[in-house]
Amino acid sequence: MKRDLVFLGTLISLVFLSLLRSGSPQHLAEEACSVQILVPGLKGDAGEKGEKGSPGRPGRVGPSGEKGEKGEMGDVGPPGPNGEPGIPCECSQLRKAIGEMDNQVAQLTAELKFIKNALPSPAAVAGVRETDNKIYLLVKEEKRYIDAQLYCHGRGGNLGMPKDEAANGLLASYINQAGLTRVFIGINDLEREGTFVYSDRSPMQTFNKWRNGEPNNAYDEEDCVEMVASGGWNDVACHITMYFICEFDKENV
Ligand code: MMA
Ligand code: CA
Repeated sequence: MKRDLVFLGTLISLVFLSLLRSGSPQHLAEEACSVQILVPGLKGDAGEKGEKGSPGRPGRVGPSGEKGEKGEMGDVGPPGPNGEPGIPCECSQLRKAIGEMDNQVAQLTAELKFIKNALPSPAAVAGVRETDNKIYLLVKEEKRYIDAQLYCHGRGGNLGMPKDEAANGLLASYINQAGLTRVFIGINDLEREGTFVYSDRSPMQTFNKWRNGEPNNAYDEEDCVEMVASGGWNDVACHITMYFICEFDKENV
């Protein structure tokens, strides 16, 4: 098979060479006929044995073996160097200070117990109102909405944000018992006209207590909200001053 290919190669080369030499088509037939003499001769004698080839490439890496058993624990190491010398102990002074603090804690605990239990209720004493999780404080200082909000924030709370009927009713009775007609509560549309949000930026849910015809953005300048004695809401200008109610989460108090 290989020999046939060599022969065919030789034949093609010869034809190609003669074409180059003759350069004219009528010589092609003549020359093609002469290839009949190009029959291969007899097989020659075996050649000498070749030199040894270079070593082959290394084989592929085999699969990893199974995990071995855990070795036994080593011997205990030598002891470490000695530590730095400690500062001299003032134990007697420390013990005395701790003893005094213990006494103060005991006294404060007793006083707090008295405040919590002996008086009618902490809320009544402080004049605040409370629900299960909130404390409301009526602040009788006239402030603009922004300053009222700052006041409440500064004390860890927020302007009162009635989010259901119960909270709204509690604030309304708080206002009435104080003999007031209106207070700022924590609702405004300062960021986007007509979109009222609570002052903690939480959106208004389905619950609201807008009075009839409110919010009306009167004089195009009402972005803050007051609660009136009935518990109803009205949008008012933020720059007017009035009393206000702060609310505090009991978990933060
Ligand atoms: C009216 C009414 C309210 C508005 C106040 C502003 C008294 O109520 O128009 O919507 O907020 O006036 O004073
Ligand atoms: Ca209004």
